[in-house]
Amino acid sequence: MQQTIANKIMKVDPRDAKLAMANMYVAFIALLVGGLAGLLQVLVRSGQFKLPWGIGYYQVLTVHGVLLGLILTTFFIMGFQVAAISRTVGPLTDGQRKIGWLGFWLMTLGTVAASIMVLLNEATVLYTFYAPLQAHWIFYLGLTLVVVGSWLLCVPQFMRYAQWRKEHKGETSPLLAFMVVVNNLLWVVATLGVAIEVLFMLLPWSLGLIERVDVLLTRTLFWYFGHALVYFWLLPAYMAWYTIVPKIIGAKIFSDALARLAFMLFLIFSVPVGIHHQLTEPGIDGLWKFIQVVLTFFVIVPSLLTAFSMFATFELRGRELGRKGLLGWFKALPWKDSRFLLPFIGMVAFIPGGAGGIVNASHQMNQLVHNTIWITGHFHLTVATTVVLTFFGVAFWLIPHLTGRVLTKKLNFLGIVVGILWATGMFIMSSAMHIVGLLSGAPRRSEYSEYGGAAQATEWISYQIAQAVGGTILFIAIILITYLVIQLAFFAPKGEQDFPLAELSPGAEKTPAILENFKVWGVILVALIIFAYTVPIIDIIQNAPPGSKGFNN
Ligand code: HAS
Ligand code: CU
Repeated sequence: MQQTIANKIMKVDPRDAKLAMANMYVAFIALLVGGLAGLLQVLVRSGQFKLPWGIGYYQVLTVHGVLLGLILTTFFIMGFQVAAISRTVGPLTDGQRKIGWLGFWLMTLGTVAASIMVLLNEATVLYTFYAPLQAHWIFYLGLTLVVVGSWLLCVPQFMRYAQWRKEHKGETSPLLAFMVVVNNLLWVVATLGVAIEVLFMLLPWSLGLIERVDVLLTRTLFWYFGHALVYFWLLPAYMAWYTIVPKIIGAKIFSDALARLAFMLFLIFSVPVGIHHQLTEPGIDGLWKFIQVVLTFFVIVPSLLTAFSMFATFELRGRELGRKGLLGWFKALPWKDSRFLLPFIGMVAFIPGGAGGIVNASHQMNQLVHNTIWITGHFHLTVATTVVLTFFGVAFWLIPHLTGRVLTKKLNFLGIVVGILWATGMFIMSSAMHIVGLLSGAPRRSEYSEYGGAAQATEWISYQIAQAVGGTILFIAIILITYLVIQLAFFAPKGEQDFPLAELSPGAEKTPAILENFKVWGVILVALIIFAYTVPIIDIIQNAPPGSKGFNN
C-alpha cells in the first residue's frame, strides 16, 4: 500500500534532476580518463608498449584507481541516490538542495586538486595511498574535500527521508529511499576511518609537521574504510536489482522485508571486517585476523539472500508468463532491453566474483593469492563488472529521465553492444588475471618486467597479452558508452523516459517495523566496530616501531 502512495511521485523534480546530472557528468568524464589509463596499463604490461614523455606506470595506475575506484563511483552513486530520493519521497527543499550543491562543488574541487597532483607526478601513491609512499599535501587535501563534499551530499538525502517519516508516522518508507539512507550511513561511518587517517596522520606528515607515521595504523584505518567502501559501491547496484530490475521485467518486489534485512546486515557487517585485507600483515594478532575473517563470512549472507531473491523474482515472473520446467523462466526475460541485460550480466559476473571473494577471505588461502594479480581479477569482476554494468543499465534510463529525453531503439541497441563488449573484454582480462595469479603467483600492482629472464616471469607474458586484448575491448566499450551518454544527455529525442520502480505484490504482508529501526541496528553496528577494532588498534599503537619517514619519487 505504502509503495503505491510513494509511486504517485512519478518523476524526479527538475531542480533535483540538475543536481543529479551534475554528478553524472563528472562520473562519466572520470570513466573516460580512468579507462584510458587502464588501456595504457594493459599495453605497458604486454611488453609491447612504452609510455611516452616520461610518464610513469605507477602514475597511470594511480589515475586509474583514483578516478574509477573513488571518483566515478562516488559521483555516480550520489547522482543516482539524489534522484532516487526525489522520486520516492519527494523533491528536496530549496535549503536541502543548496547543501547538496555545496557538497557537489567541494567534491569536484577536491577531484580537480587531487587529479592535478597525480598528473604532476606528485602523488604517485595508488588509490590506497599506502604509507610510506607519500603524496603532495594537496592530494590528501583534495581527497578530504571529496569526502567532506560527499557528506554534504548525504545531508539532504537524510533530511528528506526524515521529513517523509515524520509526515507518515507508522508507515513503512519506500524501499528505495530506505536503501539510500542505509548506504549513506554506511558511507559516513566508513569514511570516518579514512578521515582520521588523512587529517591526523598523512596530511600533517606530508606538510612536514610530523616526521614519521605508524604505517600499520594508517593501513588499518584505511581498510576500516576500504572494505566498507566496496559495499558502498555494491549497495546502489543492489538497489537497482531489488527495486528497478523487477519493474523492467514486469515483476513485483519479491520481499520488502528480505531486502531491508539484507541492507541492515550490510550496515552492521561491512565495517568490522577490514582486517581481511591485512591478513599477511605482521603486527596484527592472529586471533583478531581470525575474528574478522569470521565476521567477513557473516557479510556474505546478505549477498546470498540477494541471489536467492533475484532467482525468485525471475522464476516467479517466468511462471506468470506460463514458462515451465527448471529453467523455463530464463527464456521469459527481456534480453533485448539494455536496461535489463547489463545488470543481468553484472549478476552473472558476481557468482565467480563473490566466490573469489570467499577464497580471498579464507585466512590460509589468502596467503596464496594476496599479492597476486588474482586479486585484481577479483575486483574487476565485482566492482568493474557487477557494479559498473548495473550502473550503466541504470544510466540508460536515468540520464534521459533527468534530461527529458528518451532511450531510442538505436541507443538501446548500442547499450546492448556495450554490455556484450564489456562481458567479452572482462571475461578475457579477468580470467587471465585469475589464472596466472593463482597458478604462478604473477604479482599485482607491478610494471612490466622480465625479472632478468626468470623462467616463471616468462610464463606470465602470454597472460599479460591476453589482459591487453581484454583491456582494449573494454576501452572500445568505454568510447561507445561515452558516445551513448552524450546522446542521452544532449541529443536524443525529447520525451518522457520512465523511472522504473517496482511495487510490492498486492497481498504482501507489512514489513516488521524493527527492520527500519535505525537505533537498534546502529547500536549493534557501533558495538561490533568497538569489538572488532579496539584491541587490534591498542596493540598496534602500543607495539609500534618508530614510524616511517615519507618516500616520494
Ligand atoms: Fe572483495 C579484495 C573478500 C566482495 C572489491 N575486493 C578486494 C579489492 C576490491 C574488492 C577492490 O577477504 C582489492 C582491494 C585492494 O586494492 O587491495 N570481497 C570479499 C568477499 C566478498 C567480496 C568475501 N569485493 C567484493 C565486492 C567488491 C569487492 C562486492 C566491489 C564491489 N575482497 C575480499 C578479500 C580481499 C578483497 C579478502 C583482500 C584480498 C587481499 O589479499 O588483498 C563478498 O561480499 C562476496 C559475496 C558474494 C557472493 C555472490 C552472490 C551472488 C549474487 C549474484 C546472483 C546472480 C543471479 C543471476 C541472480 C556470495 C548476488 C543468475 C543467472 C544465471 C543465469 C546464473
Ligand atoms: Cu574487503
